[in-house]
Amino acid sequence: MAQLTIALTKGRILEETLPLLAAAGIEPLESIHNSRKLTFETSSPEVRLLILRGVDVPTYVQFGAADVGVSGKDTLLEHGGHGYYEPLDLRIARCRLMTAGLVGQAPKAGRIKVATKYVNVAKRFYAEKGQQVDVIKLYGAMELAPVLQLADEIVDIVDTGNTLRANGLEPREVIAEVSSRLIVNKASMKLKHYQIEALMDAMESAVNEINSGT
Ligand code: PRT
Ligand code: MG
Repeated sequence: MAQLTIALTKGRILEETLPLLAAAGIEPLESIHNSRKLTFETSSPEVRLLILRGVDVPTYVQFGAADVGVSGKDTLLEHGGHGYYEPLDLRIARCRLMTAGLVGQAPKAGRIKVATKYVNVAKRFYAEKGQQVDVIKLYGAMELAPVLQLADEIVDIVDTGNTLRANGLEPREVIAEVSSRLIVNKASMKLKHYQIEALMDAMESAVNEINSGT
């Protein structure tokens, strides 16, 4: 059988993806958590795992360096979705992409400054609302930007809302509901159809099993 390369990211996506891969008979031969290695052989001799930065997963899959990947919908929306299919919602690592601002501050009219690492998502969202914005790219600690008047609003991931509240911010508008998706390189889907179909079927059954009570 052909080699199948699956791109994952450390952190919460990895934790929740490993059981879904195990259901497809794919288990890493050594622990990923404390390792500095970036590639891992698995119990399935033709399948190997790559551990990448989250934002790089769609890029590896787009260009076929990985056949398959697991990525948050937030990352996919920001990336633009070219070069891969998105056949399966894994229903893990769920959260929302939202706008947020200082507690009690009325949303500003006119041109506003928005700080985010989701530059493309933010530009699209405010353009559709007809709101003029200057988007400021940040790589972390978005919550500080409104407090220090670097920006009027932020666009960021919200789960419980605790991070916003702890920093004097409140959620405003939902941009997208987020969960992690299986993505597949378009050429791989044709060339390795049998293997990828089997992987998708096993993972889909595991997802349904896990969510059957909800
Ligand atoms: O560091 P690297 O680039 O490799 O990836 P990463 O650090 O982004 O990975 P990881 O594992 O932290 O998260 C990856 C993906 O998980 C995101 O792209 C989302 O699709 C999804 N996800 C789900 C989350 C959260 N929930 C989440 N709560 N990603 C981040 N958060 C952070 C958020 O940034 C914010 O600071 O948690 C905070 C908000 O949580 P609450 O509960 O305080 O609202
Ligand atoms: Mg992180």
